Amino acid sequence: MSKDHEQDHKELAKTEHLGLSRRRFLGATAVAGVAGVAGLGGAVMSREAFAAAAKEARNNIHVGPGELDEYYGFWSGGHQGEVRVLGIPSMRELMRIPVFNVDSATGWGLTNESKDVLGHDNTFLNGDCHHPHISMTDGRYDGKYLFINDKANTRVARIRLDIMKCDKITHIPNVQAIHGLRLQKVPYTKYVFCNAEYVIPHPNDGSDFSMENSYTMFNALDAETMEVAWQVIVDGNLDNTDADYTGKYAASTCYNSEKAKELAGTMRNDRDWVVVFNVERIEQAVKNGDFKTVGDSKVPVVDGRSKSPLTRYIPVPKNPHGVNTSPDGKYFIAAGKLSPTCSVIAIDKLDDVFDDKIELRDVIVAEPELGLGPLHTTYDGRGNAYTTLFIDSQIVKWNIADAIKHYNGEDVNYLRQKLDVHYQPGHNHASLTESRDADGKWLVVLSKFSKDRFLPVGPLHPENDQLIDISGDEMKLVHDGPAFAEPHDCIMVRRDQIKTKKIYTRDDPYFASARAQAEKDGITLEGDNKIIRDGKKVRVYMTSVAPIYGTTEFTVKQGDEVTVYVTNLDTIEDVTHGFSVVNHGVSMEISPQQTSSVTFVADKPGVHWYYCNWFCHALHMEMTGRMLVEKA
Ligand code: K7E
Ligand code: CUA
Ligand code: CA
Repeated sequence: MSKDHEQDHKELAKTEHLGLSRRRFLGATAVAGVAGVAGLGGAVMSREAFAAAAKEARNNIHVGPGELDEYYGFWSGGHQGEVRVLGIPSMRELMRIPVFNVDSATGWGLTNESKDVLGHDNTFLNGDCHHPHISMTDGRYDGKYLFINDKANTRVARIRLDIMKCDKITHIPNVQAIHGLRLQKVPYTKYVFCNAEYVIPHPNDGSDFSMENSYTMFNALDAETMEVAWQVIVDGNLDNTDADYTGKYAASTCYNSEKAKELAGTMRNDRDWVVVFNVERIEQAVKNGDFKTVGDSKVPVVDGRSKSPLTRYIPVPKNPHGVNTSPDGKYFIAAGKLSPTCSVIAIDKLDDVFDDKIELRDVIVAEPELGLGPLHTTYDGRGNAYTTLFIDSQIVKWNIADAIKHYNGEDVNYLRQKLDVHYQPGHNHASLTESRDADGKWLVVLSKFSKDRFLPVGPLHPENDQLIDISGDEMKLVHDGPAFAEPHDCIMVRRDQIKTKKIYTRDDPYFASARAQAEKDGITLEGDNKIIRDGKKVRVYMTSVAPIYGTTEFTVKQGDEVTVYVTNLDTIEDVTHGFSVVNHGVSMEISPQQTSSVTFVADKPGVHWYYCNWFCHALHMEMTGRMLVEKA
């Protein structure tokens, strides 16, 4: 242990009873490599003081039994691979939407319907999702789709918000690790913009491992078809991204302008950059045929490296991370991470910088000094910004107009408040902040470490998602919410902006392939309980009405590939059935008016019970049947 560490540990022991230790210890050890080191985090509040602050909060946090929340929250499940739906302000978890993971309860990853989305040859059982975002029309949530990235396996998924199920997943070709993801806000979400984080050689076939010949790309997907519309080659790497309110520009941070392959190298430059993409010019270049293709993919690839008319590289300090558009549409704000500053980019100056009328740095209109480790910024719609300080474990509230005045030499204080959070915050998100409707009521802070905030549960700790009332002049911390790994980001949407179905309609495309197969077999999913033998393939069609399956016994031969289709004829809200075959790894959800199907090999002769595994009726236990497998 180094001297410094030893000292920190002694400090830790001394201050344990004061509740100071974690904050100081992390602060002291995490600053290596940070420029412009200021003091450590501010005053530490006692638990009692927090409780008092929560009581004083202006917004009502209490959602009583039977009452409904004001907002939906959509949380990324991080490397757990799912999306979670919470109610705000209660912070109650309402639903989980499996996406890149396998889910035993709903059968996601097991059913044919989910494999239609994941790919029947999909071999990835994991994902790493960070950035959930909801489609927009004219800069406002339209409640249609939610999109989310998979950094681990370079994919983008779409969730239909009417049924809250994933309906499309696209693997992005030619690149590795989709990280930052945002949507075009205006005039509507035509494109899903997403960054591939790491540079790779092209072709990446083992013939060349050099960094010099490596590059990465900015990607745009068509939000309806989920096909990749185009890709843009860039200098450096790509981290986070956001889009503007004109439909013309998107901006991405780059922390590895050095194109280093090791940590120290990525910190060599004092400035990296924000790369701004001119969407109109890129579309024009594609239209003009001014592109190439890479490898086997047919996606148009344009070259946006320096000197390209398609991009501008705005130098900003240092290993920037988040970039967030202010809801008034005026600014892209990039957080410095290794610089204690944020860079405020004036979007109305971008035309001039693309026309070479002004210098690159002329678009920077403020560079407020905020504290250590700024990562992400969010807004209240009243001119204030809220930036997470990872190293200081704080949220800093600051005023954008005052920061601009200060940058212009006026003697004004742009800092409004610093509030301790627990601990090491990554993203934060104010209610409706990324839309024109930013209402400045709630702020969620996704703290990466919870330390001692919850009952201990072994070495692996939950994260701590904290809720802060920002409706007044002062931020008030009102709730701690433990979360399993690892919500990088979340969004909040007014509840009237999401319209969900209570039961499926029979023509839902979610089970279109089951319907198509039934038609081929000459049966109707809703009416028939039939077994179709097709060589070694057996298709068992059955209905379900609580508490009974339409087929309670069927016979197959050992080695048959069996597909069971269950159509739930119940029309009563909340009567979901399940289907599980004992010892066959089969489990699925069949909600009212839904059809689900699953395919497995009946490889064991004998009697195999199947049963309903979603509690549906007083006689739910009795909702069973037998699969009889004859010896081959
Ligand atoms: Cu964790 Cu947006 Cu992937 Cu920042 S990201 S913290
Ligand atoms: Cu049907 Cu439980
Ligand atoms: Ca760097």
